Amino acid sequence: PSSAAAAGAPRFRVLSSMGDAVESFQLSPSSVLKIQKGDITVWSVDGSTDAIVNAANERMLGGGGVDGAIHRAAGPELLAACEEVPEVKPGVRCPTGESRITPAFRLPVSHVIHTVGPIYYSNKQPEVSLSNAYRNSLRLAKGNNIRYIAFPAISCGVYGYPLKEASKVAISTVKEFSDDFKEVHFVLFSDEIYNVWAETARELL
Ligand code: AR6
Repeated sequence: PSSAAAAGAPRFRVLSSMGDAVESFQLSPSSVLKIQKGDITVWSVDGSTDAIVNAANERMLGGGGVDGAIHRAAGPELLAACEEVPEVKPGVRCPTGESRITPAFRLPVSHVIHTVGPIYYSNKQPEVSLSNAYRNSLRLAKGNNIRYIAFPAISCGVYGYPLKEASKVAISTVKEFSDDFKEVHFVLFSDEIYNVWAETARELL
């Protein structure tokens, strides 16, 4: 609705029968965490510096899941921008737990922050790697004056991270940045993930 857009509320399309499932939590007097269900490729905050985070892999040249959806929606310019990111060793542009930033091209946000979460069953310290992926994304966002940022459930698809454990790492790491953003969103793709995240937020915030 135009009135919500005019007030600077996030524009976002809800995909399922949950309607506009959104839960808000105060991180500090000036910062809000929002948990919502939906497609992160349509998320943006009108007229602000905003970014979505991509659950990428170390090569950073696209893939399935949310990575594939983000590349399709952003257009081929995003792949070209990722190719420009220097390799730190052969085939690795972004090591696990680190983050890189690119423009967002045809997406409605200004930037995409690419991060790589752990492959749960082969990473020796998955919790450390997952918290680093969130922390480095938030640091990079802060350094680029981003005030609104949205995350998917990093590592919770093909990388196999158990949802409850992942939600605790995600929300407790966001809490470390409670004064740095106007809004931090989790945009979650299924009822199941949405419900786990909302429950954990009620426990931790
Ligand atoms: N919006 C929000 N969340 C989404 C969307 C979307 N449009 N599409 C999927 N998800 P995954 P990972 C959710 O597998 O586990 C890729 O091939 C999905 O339901 O995308 O970190 C990369 O190239 C799940 O909850 O990422 C890597 O090789 C969450 O996003 C590898 O997958 C993450 O699932 C990364 O694996």
